[in-house]
Amino acid sequence: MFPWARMDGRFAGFCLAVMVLPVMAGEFSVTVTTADGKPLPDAVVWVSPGAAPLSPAPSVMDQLDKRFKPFVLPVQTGTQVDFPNSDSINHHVYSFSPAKRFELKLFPGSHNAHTVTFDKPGLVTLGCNIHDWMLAYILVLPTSSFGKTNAQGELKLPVPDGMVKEISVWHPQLASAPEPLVQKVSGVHMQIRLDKPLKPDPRRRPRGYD
Ligand SMILES: [Cu+2]
Repeated sequence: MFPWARMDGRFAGFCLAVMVLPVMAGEFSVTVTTADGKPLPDAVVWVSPGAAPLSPAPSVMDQLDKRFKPFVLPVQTGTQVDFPNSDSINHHVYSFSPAKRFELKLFPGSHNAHTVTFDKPGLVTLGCNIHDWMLAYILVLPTSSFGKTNAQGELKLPVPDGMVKEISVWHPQLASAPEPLVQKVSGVHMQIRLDKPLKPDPRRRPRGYD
């Protein structure tokens, strides 16, 4: 477990350390599935040793239909994240996470009005003071070799020269602790099938909203 992985009471997650993979410079692909074999989107995957940090491009955490968009946002340390508001109502975004504490009052239609720089690695849990159920995570990583699985649970990562020694996976619905979870490896593709059921989706919505 990374020391920062339990910094926030609303967070439960895990990391798994896997193995030495003989990966040449190029592309590394990962598929993550749940214990019952369903693709797991929104899993953050990073490898180490990873590529050196790059000058990170700005990223965006939008508010749309009274939700954060995206639910999970991995960024490299030092990334500036814009917090627009694409709704026609106010939002009041906050984080109490040690990796970044802040609050932003977002008026309707505000775009590029608020930017936060995430300058420390760690997990940042976002909430909204007005809409209790709004919840999202920004995972700040000290590498540029990371990504997030798509709807098919897939991810491709560019990897640096040499050996990839470790792969880590994080998802907000993964609970328990990090047994090394070693799945079939062939070449530069790795399939990770979780061995425990997921926790319920932590995003709550008022009854009848969806
Ligand atoms: Cu809100």
